[in-house]
Amino acid sequence: MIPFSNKLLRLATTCSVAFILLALSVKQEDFKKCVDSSFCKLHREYADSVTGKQIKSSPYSILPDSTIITPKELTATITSSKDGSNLKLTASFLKDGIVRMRVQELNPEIPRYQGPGEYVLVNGEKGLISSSYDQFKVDTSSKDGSKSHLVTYNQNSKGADLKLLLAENPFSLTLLENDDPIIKVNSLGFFNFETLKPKTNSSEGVEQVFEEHFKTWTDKRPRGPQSFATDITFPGCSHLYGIPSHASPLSLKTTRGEDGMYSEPYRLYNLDVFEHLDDSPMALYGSVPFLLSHSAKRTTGVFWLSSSETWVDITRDKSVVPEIVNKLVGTADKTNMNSHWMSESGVMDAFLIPGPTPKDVFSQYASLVGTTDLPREFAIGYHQCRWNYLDQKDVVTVNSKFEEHKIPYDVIWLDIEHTDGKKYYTWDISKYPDPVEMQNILAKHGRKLVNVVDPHIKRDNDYYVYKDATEKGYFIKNSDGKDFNGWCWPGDSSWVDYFNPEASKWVADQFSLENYKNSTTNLFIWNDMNEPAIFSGPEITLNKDIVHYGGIEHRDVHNIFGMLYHKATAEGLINREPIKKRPFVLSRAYFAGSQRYGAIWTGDNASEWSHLPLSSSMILTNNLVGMHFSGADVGGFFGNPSPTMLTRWYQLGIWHPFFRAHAHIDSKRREPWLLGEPYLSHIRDSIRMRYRMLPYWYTLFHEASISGMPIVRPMWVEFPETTSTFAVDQQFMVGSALMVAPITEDGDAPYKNFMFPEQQTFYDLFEEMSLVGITSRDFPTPLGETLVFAVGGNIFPTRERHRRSSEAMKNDPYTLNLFASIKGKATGSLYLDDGETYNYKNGGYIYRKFTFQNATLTSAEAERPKDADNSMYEKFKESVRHLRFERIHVVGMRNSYSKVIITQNGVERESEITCTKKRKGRCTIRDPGLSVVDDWSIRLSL
Ligand SMILES: *[C@@H]1O[C@H](CO)[C@@H](O)[C@H](O)[C@H]1NC(C)=O
Ligand SMILES: *[C@@H]1O[C@H](CO)[C@@H](O)[C@H](O)[C@H]1NC(C)=O
Ligand SMILES: *[C@@H]1O[C@H](CO)[C@@H](O)[C@H](O)[C@H]1NC(C)=O
Ligand SMILES: CC(=O)N[C@H]1CO[C@H](CO)[C@@H](O)[C@@H]1O
Repeated sequence: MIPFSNKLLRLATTCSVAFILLALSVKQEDFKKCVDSSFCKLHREYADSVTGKQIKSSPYSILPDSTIITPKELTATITSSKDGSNLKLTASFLKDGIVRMRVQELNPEIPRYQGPGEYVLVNGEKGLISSSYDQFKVDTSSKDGSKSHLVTYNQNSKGADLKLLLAENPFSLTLLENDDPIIKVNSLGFFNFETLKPKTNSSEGVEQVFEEHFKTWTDKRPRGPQSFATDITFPGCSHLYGIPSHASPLSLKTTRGEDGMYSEPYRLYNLDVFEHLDDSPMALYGSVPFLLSHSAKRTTGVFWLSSSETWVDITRDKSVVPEIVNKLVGTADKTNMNSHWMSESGVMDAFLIPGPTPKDVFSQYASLVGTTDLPREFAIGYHQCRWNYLDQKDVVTVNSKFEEHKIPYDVIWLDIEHTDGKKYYTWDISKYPDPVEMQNILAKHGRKLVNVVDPHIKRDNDYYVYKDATEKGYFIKNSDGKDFNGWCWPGDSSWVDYFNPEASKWVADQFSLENYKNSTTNLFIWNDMNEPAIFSGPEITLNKDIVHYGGIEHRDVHNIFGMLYHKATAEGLINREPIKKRPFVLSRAYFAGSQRYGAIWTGDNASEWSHLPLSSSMILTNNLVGMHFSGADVGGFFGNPSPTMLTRWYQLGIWHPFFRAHAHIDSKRREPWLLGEPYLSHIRDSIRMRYRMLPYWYTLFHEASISGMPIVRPMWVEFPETTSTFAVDQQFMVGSALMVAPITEDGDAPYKNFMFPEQQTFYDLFEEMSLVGITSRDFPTPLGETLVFAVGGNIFPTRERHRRSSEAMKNDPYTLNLFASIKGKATGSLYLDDGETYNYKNGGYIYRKFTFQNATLTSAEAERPKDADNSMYEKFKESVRHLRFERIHVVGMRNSYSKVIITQNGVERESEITCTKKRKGRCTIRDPGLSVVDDWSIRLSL
């Protein structure tokens, strides 16, 4: 939600949306531009001052004879001829070829914050694994009086040598694959480091600027300036991706004003920015400082581990031929993309991620920050939300309307108005007289409730949560030792200091069934406003000079604050039952690592056509950086979508990993049945499509939790050598099997240039039509239709019976959908477990692999981890033995078959197959009598 002032809020509830948007657009000046931030301005100007000069002019070099190289790490002292400062450089060689580069003062006069590794890295700082490479070697050479050290430290998945080159004077670091440079640090000379110095009296020499001002706010910066920056270049590539969250296209635009692109750097600083922008590098609610580069040759990345405010400029080498020429003559490889990273505080800490394939990059990144935790099964169903469902009767009525209209859904949500005066963990009993009964009614239909619980705590001595936290001293404090008081939804509020482990545990405990009165195990949580949003604070957030528990300045950790709240909430839900259950918590703020705690969404968007395509590019970007479980408000948060727009938004939302409709308090009610026909039927069809696909989605979530592979994927992830896919973000992949292009425009113009990017067969999921790539085509787009193609070579599971919720589908049989490749082959998988506990971690799951070749389909259990508990596996297997395949569709064969031979336990039997006469190559095997848990094969016979 957006932070209006109370007055504005009251006006907004009575005035038109046009007024709200007008009021909002004024607010853009509430947020800093690069020139308003002294360190961003400093480093940009520094970059400008050295651009065009020889890199030799850089004042930073390696102190002679300071370099020490071991198979674990390289260390050296960087010295500056500008101010004589000495910096310590460490480059550690980690597993899978990752290099971690850290820079900070050699002999600090004042210690720096050492970085958020303990919160962000999946196993903390101690969990990082060093590389072990037995052909490790170092070549030191000297040229023009400058030494360089070439360290061969590993090999990549294609067998190429990975090398790190340290040039001493000027200092630069280059990662190479054989002899090709793939990532370069300080090759442009933008490296610039402000060392921490004690405050001196101005009369004693250099003038130090400590305080910083923005509008009416003062940041005291008691430790003074301490920022740092460097350029990181990706040679031979023309596209960069990642560094969310921004309302911008998938392929990052350059930021220094070239070619009509952005003129501000991408900003990473978690903020409640409510200007309804649809194309901007402005900061938003989440930050993931992970940048990916891709070319037809390789994929690489840089993970910049800083939780302080960070700005990133993106430029393309000026000498380079424009994109259009690249496309024509295929010289994309000659381009260089540059990034310029500027952070306010902490340690310079960059992980260079070598790839070389997209898959390698995702798993290397996941080895650092972890993968998406497997969600509860219901959480990938449809979520119905608005600000607000008015009362208990409203909730029950909406629930029964879904029944009446036979639309499946899993979760209904309550926004802030469900509380007693915005005091979280309480209920407004006048509106929700029996919350437990309400949750039980939903439970009876296999459905859940989600309540919003925000981090601001109302300062009210009659509020037990406030009293308890005050007495225990858990709130964030001002410099005078008093509890910080800021303004948010309830008025005067305080915020718990999650950096205090005891306080963080206390937050988790508030979600116990005992503490959270009238909550049941059927209740789940939504964390909003956790950037944190503070209406009375600078840029609507917390002052940077606030000091947290343990002496940590907020400046150092701003971007992980929301994640710590998300984590505490998730832990609270996990621990509220004797048998631990997977939590479901949606968060607005996020950072690298948040995927371990739950879902996120793109924030408060508007019911405008431009926000539909934007949501796909933002969600694809999130998926590239490991934030797989993300979605956008279906229908748009502000305003009133037309029935056509809302229909299109559902058709889009079903293909995003998190699927929730949401609306502002002033938006007209827009539950699907209110639209009438034909919209109601189209929306019902879309939501049903989501439910048919749940087994495939759940399998993708499982695979993402193992490998870090995105769930929804930009086209280039699946077709990495097809340059024409690199900037595409409106046509995308759901796993490897489905290629979709939702319609995001009004009117009935045909969809242009749907691409079939490979020499492969592609099958229209709705029409009995297939096409062979490489080609692209225009398609008509009547309102009921979206473009969904299965890619030849894939097998995916569905459940075809219409039910009211995912829980109601638990005992339904499966259908297998097999789409043969151009060579007549296909592969796929099906994952299932109990959908709610952690038994799967001990082997309580089924993971089938399907392969089809030579007209024979086989089902086999995937290899299981060696330490898996067999008894847990056997127990789960028996519990799902009754689940069978009721249908197997085989599409794309050249022949018409007359029967199939089924082999199971060494016994062969015959069964039927029917192939459509109309279109050769679409055959169906009905009820072959096979369970999901058994090994079997089916041979098609003429
Ligand atoms: C700065 O000046 C004040 C008063 O003039 C003096 O007390 C203080 O010690 C000085 N600080 C330093 C770091 O020299
Ligand atoms: C819990 O619900 C009951 C009604 O079932 C109500 O009387 C009671 O006040 C509620 N308690 C709290 C703390 O909300
Ligand atoms: C494919 O099937 C044919 C006939 O059933 C057999 O001769 C051939 O060896 C099989 N090829 C493979 C690779 O299994
Ligand atoms: C997905 C999407 O459209 N997100 C936008 C929603 O609106 C907010 C502002 O209201 C934008 O910042 C988001 O980018």
